[in-house]
Amino acid sequence: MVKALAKLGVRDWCLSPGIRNTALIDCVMTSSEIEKHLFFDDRAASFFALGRARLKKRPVAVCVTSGTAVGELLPAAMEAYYTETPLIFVTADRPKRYRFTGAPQTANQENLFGVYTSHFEDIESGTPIRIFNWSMQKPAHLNICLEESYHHDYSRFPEIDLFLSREVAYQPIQAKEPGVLIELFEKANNPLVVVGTLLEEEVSIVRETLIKWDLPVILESNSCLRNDPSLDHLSIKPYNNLLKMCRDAGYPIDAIIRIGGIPTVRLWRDLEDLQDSIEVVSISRLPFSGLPNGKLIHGDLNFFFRSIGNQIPNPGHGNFEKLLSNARNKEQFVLRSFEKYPNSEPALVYKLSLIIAKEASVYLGNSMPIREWDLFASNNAPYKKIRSSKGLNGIDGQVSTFLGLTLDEPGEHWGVVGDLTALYDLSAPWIANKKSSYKLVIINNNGGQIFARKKLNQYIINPHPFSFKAWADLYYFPYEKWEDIPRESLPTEGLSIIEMVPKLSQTNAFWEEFESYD
Ligand SMILES: Cc1ncc(C[n+]2csc(CCOP(=O)(O)OP(=O)(O)O)c2C)c(N)n1
Repeated sequence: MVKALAKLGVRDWCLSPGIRNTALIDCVMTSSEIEKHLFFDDRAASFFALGRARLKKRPVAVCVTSGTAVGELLPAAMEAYYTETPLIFVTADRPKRYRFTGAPQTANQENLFGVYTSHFEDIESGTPIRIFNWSMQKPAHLNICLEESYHHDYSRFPEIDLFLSREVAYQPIQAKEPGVLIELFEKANNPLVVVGTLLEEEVSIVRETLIKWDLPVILESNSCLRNDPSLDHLSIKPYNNLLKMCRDAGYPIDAIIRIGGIPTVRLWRDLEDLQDSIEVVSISRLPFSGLPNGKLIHGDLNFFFRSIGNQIPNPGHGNFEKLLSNARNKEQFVLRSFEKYPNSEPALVYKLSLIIAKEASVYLGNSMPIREWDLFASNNAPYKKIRSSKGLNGIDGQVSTFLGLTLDEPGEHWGVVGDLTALYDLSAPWIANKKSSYKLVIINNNGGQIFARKKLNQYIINPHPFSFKAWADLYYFPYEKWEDIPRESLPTEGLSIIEMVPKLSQTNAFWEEFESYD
């Protein structure tokens, strides 16, 4: 089986040992060519694998023992499903005859992830492996039923040859029907484009298309186009309160074209109630329209825009000069507010974005970090390697995914997450080593402050008295507490933990003024 997966291009194995998967792990460990990542926490292993598969653009295997260890993989399976990340869960099991008997550590693991895996195999000795039929677009689950075997003869494992052949190649979906988009362009007077998460290889064609269409555009950070100079003349930011902003500027939006992943911007949620008045078409490699009855062109963006793009006439549009100039004025207002509230959370995020090197990678945690970076990061902030987990917007496994995306990678890597998000993934640093330089910024604003923005009760926010110094000490990582952004930088080796503590009163005052600007 390990050989079969090697043929599919699996080069990284995330291993979380127990007795039942020992033989599997021993087999993987003997291969000098496979990269092995050892964990004790199965959930952290699976979220790390998510990051790894995205980084390597190859399937990654996660191997756990039987019982509840398998259940720990469900959240990552869900995220992988919604982002089409090719994870392979290899779960050890007891022989099938033990199922439903209540025998120790014997759960029913058969197709445990249900709709979240597109391929499942229940393998006993002698069962032929069918993994070559897997499309690699959704996660796969191989459940391996093993008899007891505590005595391993390590010499019997042959060296695993990697990439012997690749019998199933990933087949990008070829979308050939531009009809809904042409129709939208024909009807719309004031269309707006919103660009969500893009893959690295999609960025260039989307940039070209946006320049050609010449429409106002919302560029979310994880489009990796947010600060692209060639789109500066079209990019609306900061983009809160968009519908009103556009109306006031004489450009009332009547159509939206979404490109890439499901957007974070509030506008997208508002559309749920506006589908009668605003036409929406999504173009994405992912099979999700993101709205009930939403229209979707599903397929490979490079294929679609390069081979079908010339059949789409350029859209007409109203004049959006005023919209752009109003947005620039709002930007100036925000900069003045940063001076007025220098220790507010938005000001700290802005100043943080200024000290991160242009070529660094930045992982933005869900909740406020990604929203604040979208709204307030400087126009000089790095923008080419911005990553996040937008499949289901979970706050779980974020530090592990960040490490999966960056472990052993050259260069400088920054992760920015909320305090509850960090507390959720306390075992994540287990895998961090000193070969890469990563800085994890935890915005400790005392609970889930996203709920304060939505004016919810204190108990929903879950305030707490904890600081992260002891966590950094536990793993022997350097730690700093920042109430403002310092000039001198931290050590460049290994993981540094930075606890960034904004002033709540300033944050609240900032948001109040910002939200009443329009
Ligand atoms: C796994 C999971 N559980 C619960 C939630 C709901 N949720 C969304 S944001 C949030 C609070 C996050 O708090 P924190 O990480 O401190 O970030 P902040 O809101 O302060 O930016 C919660 C609990 C979620 N998104 N994912």
